[in-house]
This record gives sequence, C-alpha cells and structure tokens, in this order.
Amino acid sequence: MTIQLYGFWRSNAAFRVRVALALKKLPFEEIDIDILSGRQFDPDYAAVNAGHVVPTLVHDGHRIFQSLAIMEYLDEIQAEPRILPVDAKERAYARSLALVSVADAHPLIVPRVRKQLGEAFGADTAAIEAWCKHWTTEGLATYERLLTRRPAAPFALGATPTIADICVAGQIVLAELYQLDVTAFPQVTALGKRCFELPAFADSHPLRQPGAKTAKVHH
Ligand SMILES: N[C@@H](CCC(=O)N[C@@H](CS)C(=O)NCC(=O)O)C(=O)O
Repeated sequence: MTIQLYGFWRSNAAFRVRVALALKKLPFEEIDIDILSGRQFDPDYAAVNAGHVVPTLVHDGHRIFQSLAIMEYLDEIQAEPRILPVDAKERAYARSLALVSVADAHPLIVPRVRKQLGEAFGADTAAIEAWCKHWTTEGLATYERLLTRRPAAPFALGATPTIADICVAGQIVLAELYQLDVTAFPQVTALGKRCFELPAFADSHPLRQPGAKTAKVHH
C-alpha cells in the first residue's frame, strides 16, 4: 500500500497523524502544504481538501481528512498495535480525551482564526499570541483535571499509547511552541514525558521535521 500525507511541519493535526502512522510502522511520504503562507488555498490543494486545511491522508489513491477520522481509519486497516481500545467504554473515553484537543482547544488557535482576529477585530500580534496562549492553557488545564481523576497508568488508557495520548502530546507541543509555563500541569507533563520517550512521538515532533529548519516563523 502507498500512503501520502499532506501535512505541514508545524501543524498539530498533522503531528497526530504522523504519530499514529509511526506507532503502526506504516511508511508514508509527507507533502508539505505551507499553511502559514496560504498554500492551503491553492487550487491544486483545494481540490484535494475542501476545508482548505491539513492533514489529508491519501491511501492507495483514496483521500481521508480530519486527523481523528484518519487515526481511526489507520486503526481499522491495521489493527496492531491498537491505538483505540477494544472495550466500548474505554474506546469512548479515548475519543473523549482526544476531542478535548481536536475539537475544543486546538481549533481556536489555527491560522484562519488568528487571521480573522486580526482582520475583523483589529487584534495585533501580541493580542493574538495572548489568545493562543489562553486557549492552549485551557486545553492543558482540562487534561490535567481529567488525568487527576483517572491517572495515566502509564498511558492515559493503560499499558499502550492510544489516540488519547497522541492528542495530549499534541497539546504539549502547542505549549512548547508558545513557551508556556506548565508547572501547574504535572500529570500532563509526566504523561508527555512518557510519550516523547517513544521514537514514534519524538520523531513526529514539529521541530524535528525538515520544514522547521528552514522556517522563519515559529508562532
Ligand atoms: N480538525 C482538523 C484540523 C484541521 C486544521 O485546522 N488544520 C490546520 C493546521 S493544524 C490548518 O490546516 N489550518 C489552515 C488554516 O487555518 O487556514 C483535524 O483534526 O484534522
């Protein structure tokens, strides 16, 4: 099978998919769409992804979008190692944890939101950065409360990493990129440390991608 990933070095959603592919040891080719320069709107890519966002996964010519749908698809085409638990309640909990970042925290800070804050509301660079830091911190705080109620053992759902850990790790990546103080989130930090000890997570980190080395803009 051949897999291509339309992504971007700094994209948090693409990071999630890179980790899932790496955990499953599925080889793939990543095609960078520079979303900071507006390449997501180019006609060629708009034809690939109607939402004008990355990631898009192409598997044997078939396109799949939305990082959570992509991760679930990968689990369905290659079960081992599982990144979603088998038990229905555990599966639901894994998805719930994933969605804290995927649906609640991360969408508030993507380029199109930052752009709209500036264009429609006159927010300057400092105000936009403060907005991003606020919502990233809120996401971390929610994860901290959840991981306090049910401590990771050693991963969020148990012995092996799942979509939940991938999304918590993504939220930590955002905290790093925004240079946030994470001392108030010890459970999250400990889980992140465990995740990034694994090559699948470490090698997928935005700052480890080729595009990061040539990029001028980090925020
Ligand atoms: N919910 C989507 C997120 C898609 C998304 O917003 N991706 C960002 C990068 S992480 C993007 O391409 N943004 C382009 C823009 O905002 O213009 C997913 O999880 O795949």
